Amino acid sequence: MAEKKYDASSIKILEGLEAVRKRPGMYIGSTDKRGLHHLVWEIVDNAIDEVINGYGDHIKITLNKDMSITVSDNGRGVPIGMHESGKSTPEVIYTILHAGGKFEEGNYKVSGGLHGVGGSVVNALSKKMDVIIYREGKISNIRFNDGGNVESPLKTIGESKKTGTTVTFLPDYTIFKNCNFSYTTICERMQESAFLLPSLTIDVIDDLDKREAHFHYDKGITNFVEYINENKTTLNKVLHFTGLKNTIEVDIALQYTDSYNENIISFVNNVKTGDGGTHEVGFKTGITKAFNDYAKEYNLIKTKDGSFDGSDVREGLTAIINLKIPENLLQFEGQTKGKLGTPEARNVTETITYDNLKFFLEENKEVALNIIEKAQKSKLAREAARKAREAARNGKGKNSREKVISEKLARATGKDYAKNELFLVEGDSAGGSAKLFRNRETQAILPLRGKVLNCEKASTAEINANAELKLIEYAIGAGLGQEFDYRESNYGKVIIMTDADVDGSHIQILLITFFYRFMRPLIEEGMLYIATPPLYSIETSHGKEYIATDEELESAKKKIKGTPKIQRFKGLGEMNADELYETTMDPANRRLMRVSITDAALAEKRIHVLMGDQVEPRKEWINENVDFTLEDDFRK
Ligand code: 28G
Repeated sequence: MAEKKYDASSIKILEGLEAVRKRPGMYIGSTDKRGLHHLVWEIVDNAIDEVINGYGDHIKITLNKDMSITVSDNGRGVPIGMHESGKSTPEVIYTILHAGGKFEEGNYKVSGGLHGVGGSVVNALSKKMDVIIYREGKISNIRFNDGGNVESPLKTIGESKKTGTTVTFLPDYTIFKNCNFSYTTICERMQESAFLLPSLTIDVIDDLDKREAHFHYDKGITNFVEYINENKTTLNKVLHFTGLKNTIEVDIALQYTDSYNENIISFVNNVKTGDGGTHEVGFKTGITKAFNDYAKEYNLIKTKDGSFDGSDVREGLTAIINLKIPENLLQFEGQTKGKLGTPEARNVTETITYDNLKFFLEENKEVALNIIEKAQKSKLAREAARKAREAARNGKGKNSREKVISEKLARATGKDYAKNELFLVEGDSAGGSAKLFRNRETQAILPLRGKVLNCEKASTAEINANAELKLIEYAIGAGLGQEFDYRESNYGKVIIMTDADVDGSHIQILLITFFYRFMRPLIEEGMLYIATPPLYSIETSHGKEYIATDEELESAKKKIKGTPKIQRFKGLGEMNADELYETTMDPANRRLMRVSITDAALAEKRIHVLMGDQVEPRKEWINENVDFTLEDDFRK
């Protein structure tokens, strides 16, 4: 048998893929759960690009029993000809690294253009990769193993009239700490893609847990808005308009609900712009102008009252914005390139929004009056809140509240607010323990009694009437709702500390809901955390160890000879005060989870699921999907 030959180019290829294996973070961001799913997005994006280019209408994703994942499309199939290097095109596509990782500076992904850019990165980080191509009446197959070595070069394995590409890969478990794909995470992302591409159907099949989901939305982003507002009372039918100006295509769907939050999600070329940008600014200006002009035209606001603020006319607004911008005009900003910078997008979006909304208001007087009445209330509440805040600042009405809070809140003595931490503790007894052993300079304790108000549907007025939440607001000292300014917070970290049981999780969710609704920037700025008290202590002759999960307990038991003394902590109160500090509060030992709700649409849905009466989805949500990320992960 002939010896395997390594020519110069193949050595270079391996070097290329080796670079990915050496620094995965450069190419996929991280090697945690997020990075693992990044592999899936890379492959799926190629399938989506094929759809955007006009080929194929069906994508299927299967979570296989052997922990690999399969993605298939019915596009044209990757070309199967020979490349000038003597290698087949698929081999080139899946082994040659495209210049520059996506996470390197100056790079950003644009869907609907480049094909197969991420295929080689995924191959480099996989134990196995198998590509099947249906094209030219044939079925062709190429297989790789251990980070991109060709196990079997491209060969014909059958005949078929179908066209398309099927890619199966098994992530390299020496690189990824956790190789479990999340069905829910994949479904959520695929649902979003299906909303943006109405011609597309996406199936997600979980062969491990025997479940499946199918996503297809004829009405695109109209369906997206309907989905977000599913459980809410709405004030109008979804308004959907499109426009084209200066080569920029604008697609917008919006609807008002009777709730108090605004929820605007924007995309450019089907990629989410999580940090907004010029299109969102233009959209907001267009909305504000349309309502103010309409209100003035029909004498609904007197000039001496002043006009509506943007926030007044966005109360209860759900909107999806999707722009198609040609490459020569694309400009992104910010660290993660999630913010649109294209100046032209601002005016284009503003004009199209204004014209369509103004026309709609003229034609739908009843809806217009409803929304304007709501805006009027918001305006009044905003002005009242400002006056109250000014009064509080000047010392009026401060004393009685000051007295209550002095009794409950154990303040931190340090004046470096960013370093200070506020612990919201479940129960007076755990609160008492925490007060005893805390670091007085930086740690403040506010015990909470029982369950806080469910804020899912609460108005600012209801919050203001709730003593417990008022206390939290006052302790943080940075205002509430539209007036909230995270820069004025008395604490750099707000830490929720509850028992590790169902009631504890429920309190966490109630508090997260409160922060999400009324102090959202606190979450967005990464200032909200969950403390994770240990579940067990295990004592041997060598000393005491604390254990966070049942799995860890099992493996600890195996390691220890003899019969150790195991204690299960049913709640914070069962720990000694010093133990509570050492395990859960001491920055040297504790594990804090940062609450990061990155996706407004999902957060909306999740908070509904959690606060509604659907018990099962709630449990699943807590287990799988709270985006609690260990604090440590952010320090890297
Ligand atoms: C199943 C999982 C992910 C894909 C295609 C189709 C083409 C293609 C992919 O071409 C190479 C380089 C530039 C043309 C393109 C087929 C043109 C004609 C394709 C996928 C060739 C990449 N016929 N479908 N790549 N280009 N699906 N799904 O990856 O010159 S990747």
